[in-house]
Amino acid sequence: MYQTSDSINRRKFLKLTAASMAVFTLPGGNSASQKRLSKKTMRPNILFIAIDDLNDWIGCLGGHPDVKTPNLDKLAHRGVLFTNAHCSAPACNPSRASLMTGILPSTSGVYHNPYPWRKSPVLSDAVTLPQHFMAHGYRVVGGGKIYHGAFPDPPSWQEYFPSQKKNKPDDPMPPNRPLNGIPKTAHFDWGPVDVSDKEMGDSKVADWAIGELSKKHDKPFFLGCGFFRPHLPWYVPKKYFEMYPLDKVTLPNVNENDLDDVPSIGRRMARPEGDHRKVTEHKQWRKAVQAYLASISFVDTCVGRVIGALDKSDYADNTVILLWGDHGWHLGEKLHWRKFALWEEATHAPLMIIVPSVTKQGGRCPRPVSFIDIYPTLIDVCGLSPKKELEGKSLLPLLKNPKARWQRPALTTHGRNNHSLRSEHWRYIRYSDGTEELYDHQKDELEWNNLANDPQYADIKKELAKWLPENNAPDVPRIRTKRKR
Ligand SMILES: [Ca+2]
Ligand SMILES: [Ca+2]
Repeated sequence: MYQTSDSINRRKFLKLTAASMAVFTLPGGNSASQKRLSKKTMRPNILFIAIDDLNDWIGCLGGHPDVKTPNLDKLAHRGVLFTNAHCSAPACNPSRASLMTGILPSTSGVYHNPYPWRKSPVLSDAVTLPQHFMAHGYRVVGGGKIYHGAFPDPPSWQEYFPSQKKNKPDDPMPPNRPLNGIPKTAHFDWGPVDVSDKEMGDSKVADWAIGELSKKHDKPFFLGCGFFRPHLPWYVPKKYFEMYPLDKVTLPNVNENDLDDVPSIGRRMARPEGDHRKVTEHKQWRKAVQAYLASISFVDTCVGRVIGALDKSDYADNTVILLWGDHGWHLGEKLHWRKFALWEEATHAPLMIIVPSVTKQGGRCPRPVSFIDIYPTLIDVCGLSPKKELEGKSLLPLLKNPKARWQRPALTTHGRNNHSLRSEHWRYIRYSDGTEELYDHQKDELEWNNLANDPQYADIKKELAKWLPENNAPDVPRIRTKRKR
């Protein structure tokens, strides 16, 4: 039998699912008794939507005044939008490995993109979130980008689209690249492609997910649906660019001297002489912002199609929807581009959760939460057996009451022993050499004014520092790339 929790928070679902428990403890289930179960007595399905490189520039988070994301906004309104959610690591692979295993980068040693996460001694036998659902009798399938491209994890899924080895369908590429005229920057490029939506890789992932939702399922399902845009290159159909006329595009509010009070490790993360110089020298800043906004509106359309299909399906009333972006993105703030840093733009990302009969419409939760909390949350919501090694905390109390008390700040780690802690009021960064940043979010939401060296904030820093991880695991050896051979 499953271990059942005696937590009051969980009782509602346990009651609903009591009848189904006996069925799903048997390997393969017992189809005769499954058929007798009504939809309502089954554990809820999970629609798990990941969006790559989506920062807080969506309408409901208010990150950018121009952006148009009607589908994401509507979805957020259906349940709880976490307005202060942060990644465990500001890069695809460590963020996703941590979210999917429930283990922090500082415990696993998976800090950067080229680290094969299953080679971490801590993660080699880890039961991932989808594997845990599989062990509880769920049909577990995925499509598109859930894990980082180089490290798919076939044991996590029963089926995958396009395949277990190739998780992401190809995208159409425009001729005459680079479109932005910046030489030698690989996929750091943007511009419209002359194709219809249906030729885009993400549209194919949406089509696949819609197909899954139209099937008859006799077991509850965990459906992972990973969208790639707004990851670079920002090539999307022209109509999305036309939503943002270039002369009306709003640029981020940037302080040219912002890095003057940032310690050297932070300045090296920003690398102003790299992307920022290229973008400004080629007069591409406004075009880049336009292209990122266009890519966001494109993915918003994909999300809308999948949710529309869910609403028309047999599973509309019994499916938990959880949507997350893997980390934030800088578009020139702190003279920095991309992720790979510990400031608000890089750590803050969307998280919205809809749990039928638990969440209420229009919930907004300002508490600092982390993607490390997703795994224990889904376990809790569905009444699966708890896993004591998970390092996050279930968000179920906040799903029931978005203003409930919440003690811990959100931890983000970039490289060994470089950490950021985000509370509701503060951001505190401590780098591996002991240098620090401290920002007061009530007065300085753009994090321009580093207060770390002001003695009057010593106690604030000390309080926050209690939440720094005690362990900083050695780096997992990175894979050798072809270029290095
Ligand atoms: Ca990413
Ligand atoms: Ca500054």
